[in-house]
Amino acid sequence: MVFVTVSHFCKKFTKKYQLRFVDSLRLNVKGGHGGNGYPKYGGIGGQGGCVQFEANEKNSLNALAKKYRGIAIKAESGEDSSKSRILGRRGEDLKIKVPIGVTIFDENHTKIGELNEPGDTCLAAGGGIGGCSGNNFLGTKGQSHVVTLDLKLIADVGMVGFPNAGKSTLLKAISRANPKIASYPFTTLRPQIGTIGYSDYRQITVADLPGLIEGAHANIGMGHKFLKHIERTKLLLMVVDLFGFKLSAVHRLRTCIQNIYALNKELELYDNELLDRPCILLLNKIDEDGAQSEYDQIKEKILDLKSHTNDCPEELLSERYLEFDDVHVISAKNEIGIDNVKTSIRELLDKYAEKTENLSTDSNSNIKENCG
Ligand SMILES: Nc1nc2c(ncn2[C@@H]2O[C@H](COP(=O)(O)OP(=O)(O)OP(=O)(O)O)[C@@H](O)[C@H]2O)c(=O)[nH]1
Ligand SMILES: [Mg+2]
Repeated sequence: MVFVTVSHFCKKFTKKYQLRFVDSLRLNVKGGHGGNGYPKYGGIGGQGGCVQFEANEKNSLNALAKKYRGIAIKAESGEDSSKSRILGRRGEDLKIKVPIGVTIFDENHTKIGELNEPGDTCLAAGGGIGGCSGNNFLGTKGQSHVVTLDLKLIADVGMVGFPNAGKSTLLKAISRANPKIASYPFTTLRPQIGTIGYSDYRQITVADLPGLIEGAHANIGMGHKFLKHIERTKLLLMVVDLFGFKLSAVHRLRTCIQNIYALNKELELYDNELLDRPCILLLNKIDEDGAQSEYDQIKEKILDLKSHTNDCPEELLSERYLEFDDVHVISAKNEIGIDNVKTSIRELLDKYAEKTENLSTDSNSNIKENCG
């Protein structure tokens, strides 16, 4: 088990983070009531409107939380049938715009929708039916649910690393994003997405996640909140500081290679399938004095983590180890090696997309053969 120390520092950080970034939200949604019928003339009440969620690029859960937390979101009721209008008007549907990448669960934690493309919709609460002969001309209640919206960012590439490794500096160097960068840990408090633009107009999105700490898999330092965002990425960029990382004065310094083992362990404990994902290792801060000799000491070992576990503290040992598709020594700050990183990202994404395509073509042809 990875050592788990919840310092005062982490608690303070967690509190601050919670205030700033909402990626899970519970909402109370109600379909509109059906309108009453008109027995004398056989009039039918209008159906109640329903509540739908629709994915939209511009929306955030923070905005929704501000607007709707603590209040019921209710669609319009259907109109009663009347002498002048025998068929009551249908209540208006209510479309709530949510960010792309939201999954919606009902109160039993059953998934009711996943909105991954702009314009995707999901019905959250149906409206009640209008009053008619079948229900004594009394309109019925609309559905009522407490739903949970869970946001996972969707990006091609996800960056993982401990605080201060230089992830945001790298995002700035490879994309048009302008993230906050500072020399203290936990500068990035919410996941951020940048886009790498290539000369042929190809675009690849990269998510910069807040720094992890040991124990992230067990949600220390809001680890789940961050790790869940890499679930939907196709390629991992592991960023480590060649000089290692020390969380605070009371924590021990983890060397660069120990950090790689620690990140491996966090990924394995959170979801060991993440270890099968294509991964590029970036050893950062090569511009600093002594960085080259730090690199020389570990360059053989990082290519075969499994065979060099004598460099790994016992608590960081994993069952399986990442095999990096590429390793780059870079300076995010001085933009050394950045073009190679961009090329490598693109080539690997293409290579794995091709592999997946071939696999699905193969399995389709197997199905045909079996049928034939
Ligand atoms: N010398 C040197 N310093 C760097 C390099 N990359 C980043 N830094 C510095 O390292 C510090 C941390 O950089 P960030 O980009 O904020 O690190 P981060 O990984 O995003 O940190 P968190 O957001 O806290 O997880 C800053 O002072 C950067 O200027 C580099 O290549 N060389
Ligand atoms: Mg950062």
